[in-house]
Amino acid sequence: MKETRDSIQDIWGQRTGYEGDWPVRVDERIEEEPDHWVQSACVLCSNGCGMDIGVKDGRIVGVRGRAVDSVNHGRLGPKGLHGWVANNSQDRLTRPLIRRNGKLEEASWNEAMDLIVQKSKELVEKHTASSIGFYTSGQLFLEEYYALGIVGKAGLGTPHMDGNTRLCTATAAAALKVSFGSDGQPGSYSDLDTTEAILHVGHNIASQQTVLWMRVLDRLAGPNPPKLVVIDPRATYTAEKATVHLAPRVGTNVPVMNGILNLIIQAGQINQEYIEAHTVGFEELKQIVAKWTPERVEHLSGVPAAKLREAAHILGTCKTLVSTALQGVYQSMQATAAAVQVNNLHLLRGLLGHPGSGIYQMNGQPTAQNTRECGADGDLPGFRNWGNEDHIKELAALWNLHPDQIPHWAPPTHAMQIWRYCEQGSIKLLWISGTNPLVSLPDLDRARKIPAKEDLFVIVQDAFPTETTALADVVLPAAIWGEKTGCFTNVGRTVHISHKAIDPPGEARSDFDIFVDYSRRMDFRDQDGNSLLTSTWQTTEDAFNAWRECTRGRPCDYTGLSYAKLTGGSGIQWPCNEQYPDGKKHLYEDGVFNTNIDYCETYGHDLETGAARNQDDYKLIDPKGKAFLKGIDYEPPHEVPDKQYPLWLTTGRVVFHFHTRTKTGRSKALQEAAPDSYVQLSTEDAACYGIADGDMVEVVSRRGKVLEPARVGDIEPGLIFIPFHYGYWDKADRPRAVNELTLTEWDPVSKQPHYKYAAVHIRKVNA
Ligand SMILES: Nc1nc2c(c(=O)[nH]1)N[C@H]1C(S)=C(S)[C@@H](COP(=O)(O)OP(=O)(O)OC[C@H]3O[C@@H](n4cnc5c(=O)[nH]c(N)nc54)[C@H](O)[C@@H]3O)O[C@H]1N2
Ligand SMILES: Nc1nc2c(c(=O)[nH]1)N[C@H]1C(S)=C(S)[C@@H](COP(=O)(O)OP(=O)(O)OC[C@H]3O[C@@H](n4cnc5c(=O)[nH]c(N)nc54)[C@H](O)[C@@H]3O)O[C@H]1N2
Ligand code: SF4
Ligand SMILES: [Mo]
Repeated sequence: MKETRDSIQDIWGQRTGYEGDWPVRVDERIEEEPDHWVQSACVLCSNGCGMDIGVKDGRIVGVRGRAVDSVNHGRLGPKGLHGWVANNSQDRLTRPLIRRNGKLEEASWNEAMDLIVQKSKELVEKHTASSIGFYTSGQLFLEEYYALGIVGKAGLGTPHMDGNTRLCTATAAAALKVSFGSDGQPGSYSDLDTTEAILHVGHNIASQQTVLWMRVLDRLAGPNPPKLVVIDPRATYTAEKATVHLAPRVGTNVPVMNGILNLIIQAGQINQEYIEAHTVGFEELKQIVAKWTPERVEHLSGVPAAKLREAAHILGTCKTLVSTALQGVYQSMQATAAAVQVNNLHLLRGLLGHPGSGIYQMNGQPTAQNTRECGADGDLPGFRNWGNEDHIKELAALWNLHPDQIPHWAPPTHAMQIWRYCEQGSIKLLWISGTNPLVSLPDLDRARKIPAKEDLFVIVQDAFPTETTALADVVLPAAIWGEKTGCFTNVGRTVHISHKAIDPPGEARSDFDIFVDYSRRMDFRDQDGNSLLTSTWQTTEDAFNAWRECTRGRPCDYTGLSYAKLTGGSGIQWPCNEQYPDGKKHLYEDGVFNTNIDYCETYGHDLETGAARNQDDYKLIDPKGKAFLKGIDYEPPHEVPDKQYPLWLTTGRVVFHFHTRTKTGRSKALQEAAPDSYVQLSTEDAACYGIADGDMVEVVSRRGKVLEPARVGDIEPGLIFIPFHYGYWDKADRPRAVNELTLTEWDPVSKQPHYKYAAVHIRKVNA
């Protein structure tokens, strides 16, 4: 064993203080000396750190950061350094399984695929393709999503396709579309190297993007450190380093952000010239936020007026600013509306499109960007607009189909609605890939009943036995990262290639091969009778090249990229084309946004009701390349504490685990570092309920009950926190998955579920 640091004890490693050029530091952890290294990038969060996979005798034996990579300059965090051991785990799925007489039994690929094809054909015949739904991931590769997108949209023609990205960063996409007309982050990580100020809203970056946080820490340790504003109800690792930490009540992001915007407008710290030249909607926004005086914000959110003023002063006077928002915004009340206020801050001050300033409507999952780009989340490939007939025609031409074959008569079905259709019975086959909904969906008691229904045929494609595979009718064993070649794009538009390093175990196959095989067996054809995918797609590289054509002229232009170009050096940012052969650091440098009626990805929604607008509605407001400034007033959360359920529950993550722990739970080091779930509560509440550290606490909501050991401190009174990582596959001896408690409610615009609040009561129970 050789490691450059013990990343469990020392999460972020040594400081390399700087301003300007982030120094290189190569982090490495190997269990044996590899015989060779294979280029890849980490798939355990959206940061997408460049890494090499060390291989010996056909096994992964370690990883090291890639010094040349613009994302991480060689660094890796604890998940990146340890998570790969899951590939070698003894309990991988290695053969397809079919449920027979109630039991999952091993079967051949032929048997499993024949059964799926037979079911699909029967259903299409009897009930149309609308009886088939797909629920995919933010963790497959670009080529796999594009294949899936074509299978669903062009082959079957079902509108029911979405990803777990709906639970994750649907709001990121929605907020970017609302303000700028399309998805795509305006800035670059290199903005952090010089920026004067940083804002993190509902984003515990220190724990959830450890390597990006190393960059922030190194700036804080260098000359001219940036000022840091953190908005989070908990005293997180991130908040510890803040110049100003605002700890609002959950669900009050809109009042807090409105209050900040109001102070900045009042102080005349806005950039009038920029606003006039490049935005629409300023007067309406100004009127809405004008009502949010610091005192009113304090009353509603609990953030002291003086602290709000301090934060607004930093954000109103800095000459450069990098902001990030994540789940504390996206999974909380008024998600899209609050996220848009972060965009507004930058627009009002003209702080985007140049070095040092950028907005990250953050992603969480490693490949969520590609789910969105390829349309596997229900959007259309290449950020095309389902309401724009010309965009549909472009796709139809690419796939050689009649435009009517591509479902676009209504907005694509979002995941929460797909689950509802399954519940109600109109979707009769659900194909789940790369996600574990029976831990990650809200209201698990309800969620568990859906796959158990007799009239729903469930396919689950995963690498490990999970809570979800346990309820499937067919389980397909998937090859994962390290075992297949493909590309993926991090939150900063940086595209990486991940080369195959080892063979998958047993008969496991890549998701790409599975989707292409399905297409072949279903005999999907274009309008000239050629088979849809298989006539041209032999390898993922063929799929990548087809994808490049699909992006031509769109914001996410990949036409300048190739497997060869992505191999050997750093990841490369899109757009990458003839004009920008090495990619482009900043979007919107000229203040021209993607809002033009012919180009925009969406005709938008009403921020309050979520009602979709059509092309005719948009004609009246087409800002022709200007950005939208949109304001909204406060609305209270859908469930609030009362006499019976007097506490707020919020949920989230810990540094050592990824999601439902199918990978990190199989690393001894990570699992030992965070072996079990817990409930975090304030010292005040602990005293009031007579609870001490380690006591077992029963937490009850209107939907369910869990038992969790207590952890006291670092949280606002009245609020408790439970991480969502802990399901039951590793034989938990008690109900502990926090989604037993959460509610089925979602944001009207992004349709992202509200995991960040629920009303609960608690009591201490004797062990
Ligand atoms: N270690 C680790 N890293 C990960 C992941 C992981 O599972 N583990 N998952 C990846 C993925 S997919 C994602 S989406 C990201 C998520 O990354 P984050 O969004 O940083 O993670 P969370 O812990 O879900 O939520 C962030 C914070 O929101 C705060 N919060 C709750 N309610 C509110 C509110 O109303 N307002 C505000 N302002 N804050 C609130 C919580 O206290 C919490 O600290 O992490 C990615 N990185
Ligand atoms: N209460 C609460 N609930 C939440 C959240 C929260 O903050 N609070 N966060 C939400 C968010 S942001 C997210 S992203 C979701 C995450 O929720 P999930 O997506 O359900 O979580 P994962 O454990 O990442 O599940 C991914 C699955 O894909 C498998 N897998 C990995 N690689 C591959 C591959 O290449 N192919 C295939 N076929 N399978 C693969 C893994 O083994 C794993 O079982 O949870 C959501 N749920
Ligand atoms: S920050 Fe994210 S991508 Fe980078 S090593 Fe950690 S988990 Fe992997
Ligand atoms: Mo996520």
